[in-house]
Amino acid sequence: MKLLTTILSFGCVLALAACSGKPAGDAATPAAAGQTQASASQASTTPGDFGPPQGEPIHAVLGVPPNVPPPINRNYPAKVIVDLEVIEKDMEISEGVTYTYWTFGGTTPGSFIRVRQGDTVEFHLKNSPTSKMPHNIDLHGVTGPGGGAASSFTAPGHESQFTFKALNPGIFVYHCATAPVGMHIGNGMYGLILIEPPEGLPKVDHEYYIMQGDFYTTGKYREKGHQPFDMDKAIDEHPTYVLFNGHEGSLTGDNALTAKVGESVRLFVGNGGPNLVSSFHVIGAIFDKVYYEGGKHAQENVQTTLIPAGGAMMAEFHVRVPGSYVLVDHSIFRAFNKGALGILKVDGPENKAIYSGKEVDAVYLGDRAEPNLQAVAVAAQAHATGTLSKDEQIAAGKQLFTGTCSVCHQANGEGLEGVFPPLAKSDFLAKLSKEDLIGIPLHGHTGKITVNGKDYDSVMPPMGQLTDDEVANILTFVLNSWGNPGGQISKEEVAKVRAAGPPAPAAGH
Ligand code: HEC
Ligand SMILES: [Cu+2]
Repeated sequence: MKLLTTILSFGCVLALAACSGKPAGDAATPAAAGQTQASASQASTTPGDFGPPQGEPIHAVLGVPPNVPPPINRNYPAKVIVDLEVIEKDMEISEGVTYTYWTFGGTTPGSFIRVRQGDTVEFHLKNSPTSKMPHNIDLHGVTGPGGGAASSFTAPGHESQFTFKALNPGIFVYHCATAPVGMHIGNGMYGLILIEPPEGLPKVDHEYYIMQGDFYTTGKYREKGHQPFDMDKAIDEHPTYVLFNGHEGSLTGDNALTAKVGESVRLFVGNGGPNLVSSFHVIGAIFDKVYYEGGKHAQENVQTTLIPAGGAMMAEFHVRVPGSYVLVDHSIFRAFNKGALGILKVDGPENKAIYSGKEVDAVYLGDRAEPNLQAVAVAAQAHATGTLSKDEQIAAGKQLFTGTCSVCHQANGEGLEGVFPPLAKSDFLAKLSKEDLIGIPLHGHTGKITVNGKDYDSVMPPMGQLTDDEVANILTFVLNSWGNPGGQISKEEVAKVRAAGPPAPAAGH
């Protein structure tokens, strides 16, 4: 489309000059022959072309997510050199879970590139000698076939170079486009390039860089150890993880984004896909402006905005009240069960006239409100080496309990009278066999029971999403807390109960 516009405007110039009725394809030939002449007339007629680059070439400063390079502050078109290296490396996708990422610049998402409309960008793509795969780059901000892909195909240990003029301002996705394309994107090969309008963007206090991506691993969500890419799940569009900035926890705990009350924030949010569309929302904030689809127009007062796979947007808002604002994909199971969650932590004085000020963290976030799940990872690692101690299990189980069980049974295990039975000093629990106890989180529980002299007749849903070691750790924590009888449950014992399947229905006990 953009290419077509460019060709048509060429044709138009020639029509004025020579009244040529030739098709646009032919018209480009004389223009190419008379180089200097052509570039002068091209400069005046191709929108976004402000003429040849001026001054010394500039080496682009790249942003490491969630950081954005500083504003351009330049009033002339320049030649900008971008150096980007593809690196394949193992990183944690979740605590205790590793994944082999393919990256632009060593991070997923890749380095943030920032140039000015009209700049001539000389792009150098290196592929590390340690890589196993060839890679290339398709920048959606490039006018030209493949967005640079064909010119940048690069074998391990090689470098490619191509040049483009940044004609259209906006926030654009870039990604690898080497076959199998879905796998290269699925392994984390995407990032953003901002092409600033000549006058720059309005000044704000904070700019942050976020990209959503869906990941497909052979193991389940949070299943520990190294997890390979699962092509079948990817083709079926059944992600194991949906993440901001490539890793669970990359925007929570110590990694949370920050701002102060009264400040303005601009988010550049892209969606690498490869498959899912994002319903991007910040819990507790309303965007003053959303430059939807990364384009020129802004919608105002937006709650949730759609970001297509391979698309991006820019959102601006003010933070007026302190607390934790939760960034989610509002396809909400992705946020709470697949990892698509980040936090913007706002410090400063309360403003009770705007909001009364009660924190909602724990209610919304469960174990994600914890700074991190390190105890869980330690337990998982110890499990793998066969050295797991009871104390490590209890520590891991405590954090998992917060996220999974405490919504109903409460953090102190006391439950809610008449609704959720207590786990603290529960006489019912104390009498259960190991198998029956393990069966409760695995299969849920229904029917009339009496706990500590009170009757309950309700439904506890099965928690089949928990892995064997998670169930083992939670139950070991419960058994050793709040005056319960103690004991230890291993993941092997949980695996056995899981394999046996749920108890026969309508057994009528
Ligand atoms: C959605 C609410 C909910 C969640 C979450 C939940 N439970 Fe329950 N749980 C219940 C209800 C309701 C009952 C009683 C069911 C009945 O009446 O048969 C129950 C019963 C139990 C019991 C037996 C009764 C007792 O008090 O000793 C145990 C043990 C138990 N839950 C453990 C857990 C554990 C461990 C988790 C986390 C993995 C968990 N529950 C998560 C609602 C929940
Ligand atoms: Cu690639």
